[in-house]
Amino acid sequence: MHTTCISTEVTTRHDWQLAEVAALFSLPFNELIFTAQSIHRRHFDPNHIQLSTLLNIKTGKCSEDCGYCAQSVRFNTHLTEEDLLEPLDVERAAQHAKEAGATRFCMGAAWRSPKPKDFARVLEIVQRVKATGLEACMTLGMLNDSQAHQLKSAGLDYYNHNLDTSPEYYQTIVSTHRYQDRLNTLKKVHHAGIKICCGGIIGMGETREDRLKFLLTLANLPAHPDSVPLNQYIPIAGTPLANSQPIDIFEIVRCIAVARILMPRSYVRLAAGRTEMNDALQALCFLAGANSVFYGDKLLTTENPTVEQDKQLFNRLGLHTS
Ligand code: SAM
Ligand code: DTB
Ligand code: SF4
Repeated sequence: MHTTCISTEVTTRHDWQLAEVAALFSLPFNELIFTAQSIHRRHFDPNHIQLSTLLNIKTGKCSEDCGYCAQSVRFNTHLTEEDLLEPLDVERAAQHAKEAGATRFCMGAAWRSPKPKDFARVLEIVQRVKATGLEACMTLGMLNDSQAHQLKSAGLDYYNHNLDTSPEYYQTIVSTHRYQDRLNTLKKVHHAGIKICCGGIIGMGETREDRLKFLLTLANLPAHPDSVPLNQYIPIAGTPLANSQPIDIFEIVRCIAVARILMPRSYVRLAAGRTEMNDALQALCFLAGANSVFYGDKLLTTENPTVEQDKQLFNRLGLHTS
């Protein structure tokens, strides 16, 4: 009989070793899922799922060259570009998301970092979204200390800034900024007192070892991210990674389970890629410890399951959202 040596004690560690993470990934699937679910239910209601709705508040023309992204100015992805939205329009979209049942509104801007000329409007957007009663999250690229503090003062709850993959693989998919730049922004956001949302992408040609190192980096940050979005890579025609080999469907489930074990108190989000998953695979992801999704018909530039499809799925699984 195979027995796991993974403790389900209520501890939060920041000293995980690569060999331990590798051992988790190598567990027989049932063993891994059982361990993750056992840890999950010590910290969370296992039948609750948190819903975040996304809105792209500035689309395309990004100076960066992230090889997976539809919004880089360097790739021809046939995107309809759009400048920073008006605060009132964003507020209306947030109100709509709230009425549909979301508890958090996440706004993305295709920037390397926010420009001074746009920042006053960004702050007004935060204030208007907060006035709806929703939690507010933004992802605007790299921040300096002053920007992080101003966002905090405006009421921002979460900042999303993903590490996306291992330090080694990162430099082969992005050349315009470094992994260390991402870590520096996370530090500034943390010091400003904003909660951190940080995760990455599975399936963009990385090895299993890259996935181990990516999850290890997240788990050994000074504080675990409050929210960990795990995106299944969505191929975007016209980008360098468009022809990546699809990965085994169980790999994302394993990554979720390992993230749940390494970061037991974090919300783990089954993020992009759900339109390619059937209901059974999504249910398996929830069993492995995912307790959040992006909710709403669109992600940033790509499709997401419809609100109606999701309501039916949560209903069939007895998952409650409030
Ligand atoms: N410019 C900001 C930044 O890079 O942090 C915010 C926007 S960026 C599009 C946010 C995240 O979306 C990326 O870090 C990545 O994890 C995810 N993402 C982008 N394109 C994706 C794709 N094709 N498939 C899966 N996830 C993707
Ligand atoms: C995250 O980890 N995933 C979201 C959000 N944070 C900003 C974005 C997913 C984008 C998927 C591809 C697209 O729609 O362009
Ligand atoms: Fe896309 Fe963000 Fe990279 Fe710009 S910085 S190309 S928006 S992932």
